[in-house]
Amino acid sequence: MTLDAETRAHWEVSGWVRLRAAVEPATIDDLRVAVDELTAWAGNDGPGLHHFEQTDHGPRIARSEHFADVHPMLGRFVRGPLIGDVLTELFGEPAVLFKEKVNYKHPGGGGFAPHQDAAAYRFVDHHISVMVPLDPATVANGCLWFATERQPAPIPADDRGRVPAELVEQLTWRPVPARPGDLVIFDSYAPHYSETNTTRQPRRALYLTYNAASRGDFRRRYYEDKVAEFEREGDSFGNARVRISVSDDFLGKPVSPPR
Ligand SMILES: O=C(O)CCC(=O)C(=O)O
Repeated sequence: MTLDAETRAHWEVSGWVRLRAAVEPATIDDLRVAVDELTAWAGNDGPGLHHFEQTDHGPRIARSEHFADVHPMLGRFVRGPLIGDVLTELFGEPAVLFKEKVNYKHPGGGGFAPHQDAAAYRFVDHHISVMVPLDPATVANGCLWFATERQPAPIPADDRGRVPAELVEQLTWRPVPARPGDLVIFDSYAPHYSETNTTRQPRRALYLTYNAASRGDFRRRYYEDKVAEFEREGDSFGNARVRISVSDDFLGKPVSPPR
């Protein structure tokens, strides 16, 4: 796949772009089966890293990550040519995987406060993420909202790792609904947020994050550092919001009682 001029221009202006119908329906089916397997692993203590949140309907899985080396189908997709070719075009060189996750967003699952991913991604300063929706992502179930203008660099974050409130007010935000088969690609300077899922169905999506290969391979170090930080700091931010990221941007609640 190569990006057409319109797609490329949108990327340059916005720092994000949506590619329609880029993934075959059969691959989406395989990804859904694979994500069900991850969910089963989560209930049995791994493998992979899994995080739960409290919703009004009870505890639900919020995120699975660090599975590309232990789930063959996901590993092939995540490191395969479909995404690799697009990223080579956007980075101007081959990409290497930095991290991979699934956000499940079950009914009542938390949204994310406005942030740049750069605030949470250590060791290399610029990344590109590919969101692969497995369910339709809509305004009602908490699709991504992006700032319309590209940011050329990290914005100094507030003490929670979020975009400061004054700047949130100044930016123009646009919802970016997506269908299974689409890819939503954004760089780590693209401010984005999402709302809670107000529908009765989950809104599952893969988020696959890469950096330019010439900058180095930091995935192992990233996960070692993240696990150590979670062990040190605990599973929540002040018992108010569950810790699923090194930044305090996820608005989901900790499971009560803790699991
Ligand atoms: O899945 C979402 O709703 C937003 C995800 C997000 O912003 C993140 O994981 O950093």
